[in-house]
Amino acid sequence: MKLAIVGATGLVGGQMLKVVEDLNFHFDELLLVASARSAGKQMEFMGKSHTIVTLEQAVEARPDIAIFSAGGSTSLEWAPKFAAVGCRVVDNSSAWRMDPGKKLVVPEINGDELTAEDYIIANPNCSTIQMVLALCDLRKRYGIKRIVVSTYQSVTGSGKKAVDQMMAERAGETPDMAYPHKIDLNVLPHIDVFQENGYTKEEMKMILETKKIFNDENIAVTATTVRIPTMGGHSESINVEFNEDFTLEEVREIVANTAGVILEDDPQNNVYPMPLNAHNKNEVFVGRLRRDESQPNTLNMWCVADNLRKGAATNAVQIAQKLVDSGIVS
Ligand code: 2RA
Repeated sequence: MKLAIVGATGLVGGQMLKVVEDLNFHFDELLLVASARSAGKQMEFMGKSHTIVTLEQAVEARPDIAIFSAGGSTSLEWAPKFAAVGCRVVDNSSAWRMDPGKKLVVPEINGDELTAEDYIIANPNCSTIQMVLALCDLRKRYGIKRIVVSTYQSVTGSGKKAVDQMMAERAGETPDMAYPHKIDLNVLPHIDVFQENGYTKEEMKMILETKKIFNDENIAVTATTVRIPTMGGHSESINVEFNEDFTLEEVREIVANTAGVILEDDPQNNVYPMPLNAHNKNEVFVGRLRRDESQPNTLNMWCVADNLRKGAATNAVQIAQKLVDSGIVS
């Protein structure tokens, strides 16, 4: 199995490599792919030195699976070229997510829908992945009518320049600005670009991707996405209205048994999910489970995950693993 990591030198690319190692994802040959600027340089991985190759060289090498985290325009141009040589592309950008001909996959939810016809597979947006995973088994049991979500997102979601901005501000230096405003000691109700309807693109991703992953156009979703000066992961306040009533006891049991989710809900002992604890973990953490007493059949929850892990690298590597386990790639 020949595996290519496209965008290997980026923040998410680095996490992809850690996750490949962490999850023991088997490969026989590894291609580390980056821009022409990095090509030719050496990169260490699992005790071996690898020469970084260009996209052209990677296509010529005909990998079996390529995990892309190189931005939307690179994906739009190059994913089809990889697919044309028989490679399965798992793409972390937003380029293919809403393409009706491409699957948007969270393996625990719809990984079984992958078939031999799928050559370009989209990895959902980080803030969407953790929310749908937290809700998927509750949805099976009670049905979902409406979701109201507000996010508190890590600066790592905007890449290295944003992390550098925050750190420079903390050190009292003049940063190269990734955001339109200071981020340290601040909160920006603004992630990605504003759309004509007043929502940001990040908010619309949460709305549209949730419907696509759950294959349900009738779920009502509204989102407010917010950047905060933290690094370990994204946090979300989720208010979900079910079709049926529930007991908190059963909700706890369902969440605790949801694959990839860990219940951390003991407020009396100050136990609840936090980005500091979710950092570098592959799971989604859920807590603060309580009834919304203002209307029937409605639950409040707090959900945290490392956006570079389950929100990006972990989910992508799990999709690749699913392709292997299902025999689509051998
Ligand atoms: C963010 N959703 O956190 C983005 C990253 N894909 O900005």
